Amino acid sequence: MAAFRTVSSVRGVLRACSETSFPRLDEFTRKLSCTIGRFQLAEGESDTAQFPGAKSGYTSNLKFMRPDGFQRFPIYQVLNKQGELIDPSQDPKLDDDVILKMYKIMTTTSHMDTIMYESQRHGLISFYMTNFGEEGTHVGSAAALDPKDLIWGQYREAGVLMWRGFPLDKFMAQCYGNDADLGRGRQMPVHYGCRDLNFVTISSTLATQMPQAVGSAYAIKRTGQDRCVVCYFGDGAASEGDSHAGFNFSATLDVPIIFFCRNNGYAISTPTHEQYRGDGIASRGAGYGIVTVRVDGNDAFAVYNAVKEARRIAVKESRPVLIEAMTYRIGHHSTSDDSSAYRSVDEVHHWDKQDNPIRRLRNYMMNRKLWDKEKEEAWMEEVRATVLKTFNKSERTLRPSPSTIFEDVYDEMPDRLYGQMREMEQHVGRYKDNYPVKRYKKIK
Ligand SMILES: Cc1ncc(C[n+]2csc(CCOP(=O)(O)OP(=O)(O)O)c2C)c(N)n1
Repeated sequence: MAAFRTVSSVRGVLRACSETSFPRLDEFTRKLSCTIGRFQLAEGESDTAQFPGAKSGYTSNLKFMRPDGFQRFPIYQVLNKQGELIDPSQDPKLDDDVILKMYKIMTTTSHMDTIMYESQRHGLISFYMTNFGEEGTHVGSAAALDPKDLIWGQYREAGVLMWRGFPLDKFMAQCYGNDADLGRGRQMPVHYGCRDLNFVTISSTLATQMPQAVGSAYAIKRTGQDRCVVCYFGDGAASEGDSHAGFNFSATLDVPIIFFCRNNGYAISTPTHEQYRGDGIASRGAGYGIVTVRVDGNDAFAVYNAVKEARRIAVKESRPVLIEAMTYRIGHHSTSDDSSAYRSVDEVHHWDKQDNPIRRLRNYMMNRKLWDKEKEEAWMEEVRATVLKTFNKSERTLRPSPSTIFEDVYDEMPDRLYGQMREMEQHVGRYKDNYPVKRYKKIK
C-alpha cells in the first residue's frame, strides 16, 4: 500500500511538475522532440507494481518490446540546406556579430585543418586530426554555453576551444609541441587543453572523459555553482563501457551535464551500421532516464537552440541532458587513416558539397545580406594569410628544453627523478651530434 502511494505520489509530482514548475520543459519536449525516460505506464497497464526496481504496472498480455516498434528520433532543424528558416518561430535571433563569429570560427578551423594536415604530410608534425564537416556542431554548441561551463572534449572539437578565444598560435604550438605550448610538448598533437578557458586537456583513450565529466558535474552540484559540464564524444566512444558508466552515474546522481554526441557516421573504419542496432545514440537516453534530443549537426542554429535549452535544463533542474548531433566526418579519421579503403569518394563528396555546415550558414548570411561575394573573397584571403603566418612562426619556434619532460609531475622533484634528469642531460650533452639539439631550447 505504501509503495502504491509512493508510485502515485511520484506520478502526482511529475504531473504537477509538467503542469506548473517545468512548463518550458514541456515546450522543449514538444519542439525539440526530446523524451524523458521515466515513469510512463504502457497502455492497458494498471498502476500497482510494488517492485523497487520498476515503477510499472502488471499486464496479462505477454508482449515483447521490439526495437523497431519504437518511433525513431526525429532530427531537429532550423535552417534548410539553402540556409532558409524552416519555421520562423525557431529563429534563435542571434546578433549579427555572433553569426559572423560563428562563420569566421568555422572557416578558420577549416583553414587551420588544411594547413596542419599538409604539415603532417610533409613530416613537420607527427599526427593530426581534422574537423572537416563538423564545424557546425562546434560553433552552435559553444555559442550557447557560458564561458564558465566546463568542457570535456574528445579530440575533434577544435572550434569549441577557438570560440572561447584559444588563439591560432596556441593551437599550432600544441601540434608542434614547441616551447609556446601550454603543455610543453608532452601531449600528442590535437590534445589541447586550457585551464583558463575551462577546457580540460584531451585524453586519447576513448570515453574516459565521460565518467570523469560526470564527476566534475557532481562537484559542481555539491558546491552549488551556477554552471554545467559539457562532455563531447563520438558515436564510436559511445560503444565503450565508460559511456555507460557516465550516463548512468549522471542520471542517478542528477548532475548538471550535457552529453554532446557527434554522430559523424564512423569510428575510424567502422560505420555506425556495424556499431549499433538501435536508433543511434539518442535512443539510449530514455533507458538511462536522461532528457534527450537529436539535432542536425550541420545546422549551427539547430545545435545552438538545442544546447541553449539543454543548458537551461541541466543547470536549473540539475539533471543530465543528451544531445545527439547528426553530422558527417568529411576528412580521414586522422593522418594515420586512409578512408578511401572503407567509404566511397561519392559519399564524401555528397556531404562536402551538398550538406556542409559552412555552406549552409553562408547561404543564410547571403540570404540575409549579411555577407556577399566580395566579403567572402576578402575574408578567405585574410584567414589564409593569418593561418600561414602563424604556421610559419610555430615552425620556427624552438621546442622546450628536454629537461622539461621531468617537470610538473611533483611539486618538488624527488631525488630519483632528479637523478634521471641529470643522466639524460649528460647523455645528450655527450652525444649531441646524434640528437636534433638545435631544434630544442638549451638544457638548463
Ligand atoms: C579505449 C580506446 N579504444 C580504441 C581507441 C582507438 N581509437 C581512436 S579514435 C577511435 C574511433 C572513435 O570514433 P568516434 O568516437 O566516433 O569519434 P570520431 O573519431 O569519429 O570523431 C578509435 C577506435 C582509443 N583511442 N581508445
